[in-house]
Amino acid sequence: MTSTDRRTLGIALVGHAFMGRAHSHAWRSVDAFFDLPWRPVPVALAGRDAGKAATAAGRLGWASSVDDWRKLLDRDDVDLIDICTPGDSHAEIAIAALDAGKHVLCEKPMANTVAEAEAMAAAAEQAAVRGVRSMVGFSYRRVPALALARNLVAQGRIGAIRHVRAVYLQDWLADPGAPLSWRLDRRRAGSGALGDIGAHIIDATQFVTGEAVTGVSALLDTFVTERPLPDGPGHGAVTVDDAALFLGRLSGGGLASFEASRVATGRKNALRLELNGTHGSLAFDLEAMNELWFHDHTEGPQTAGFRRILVTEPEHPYTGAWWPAGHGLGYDHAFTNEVADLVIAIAAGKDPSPSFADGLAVQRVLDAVEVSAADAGRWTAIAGAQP
Ligand code: SOE
Repeated sequence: MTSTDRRTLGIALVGHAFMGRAHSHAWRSVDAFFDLPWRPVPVALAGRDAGKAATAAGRLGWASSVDDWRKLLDRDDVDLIDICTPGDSHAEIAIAALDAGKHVLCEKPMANTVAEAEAMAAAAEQAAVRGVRSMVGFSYRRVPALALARNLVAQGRIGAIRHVRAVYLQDWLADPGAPLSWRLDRRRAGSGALGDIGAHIIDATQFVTGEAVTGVSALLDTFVTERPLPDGPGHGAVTVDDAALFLGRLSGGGLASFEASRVATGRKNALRLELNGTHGSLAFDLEAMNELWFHDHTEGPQTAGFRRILVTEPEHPYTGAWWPAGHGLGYDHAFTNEVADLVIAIAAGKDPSPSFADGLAVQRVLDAVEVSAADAGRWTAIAGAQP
């Protein structure tokens, strides 16, 4: 299909830091690698500082820039608003965008509170009736090895899930001299390691198992309580957790453990998931993201054992759009795979996933973790999760 044959989908981005750059890269490259029914066009970038927004738009490939996201709402050339701001503005932007008839992609965690997430999920449900779609950016669902893990679980290859061990470890805050930023401010980020990276392992667990986390018992800790101010002398208070550790129960009856830390020295982006089922096990590590380890327990003991699947074959999820077998994908490809799925769903008139309802489900777990940790790890059920 040539570009002129296809309907276009005007994309606007709000925010241009880490996630804004990742999403820009995805929107710029997606049409070159996937056969999309509609052609996404990066039309505008919004950022509060007009000068910085204009510079970012030029560098990241956006045709124009504005200094206020509200200016995107009545633009006819904008069909979708992609929210890459800190969590404290997600609800306001997403609800306004959906009300204005714009499809929405919103970064995770979807909101800073359950109340905000509920309002967003309700707005998304109403918008869907009008054909306006929404998706939350749990990008790791689009890592081929994790998507394959979900398929194998759904096919029953590891049987009923007994255990999930989910960790997400980073070390960029191990140095007490690392400066304060919005990610360390509860008002902006909602929580710390918990919402930033713990949200990913909660979603990955629910996605891969197809089950819900129904209750938790949790600990949270902040090891470095003051950090240097970024712009000038002195220190300021850290108001979020450095690490979260919690036990969970799954709706299928299995046991789960979760650990999220940004002070785990030596671990850079180690999202690890191990599942043990009645017929076998799966293991994944984002630091070796093209591999999935599979143990088939139905095999005889002479040959059974963990084997490495190099998830780069054209038959694997997403990989056929990219490079020849064995050449591998990276962190950024998950975002491109994500926006490809979003465009395909919008063009097909279908609700993409993860939905805002999925984002709300994760938010409820995050909230239960905080409630439990504030009460010495008391067992806390997740409202609405199937027991
Ligand atoms: C984005 O998906 C994200 O969660 C970031 O917000 C985290 O900070 C990053 O380290 C992992 O990816």
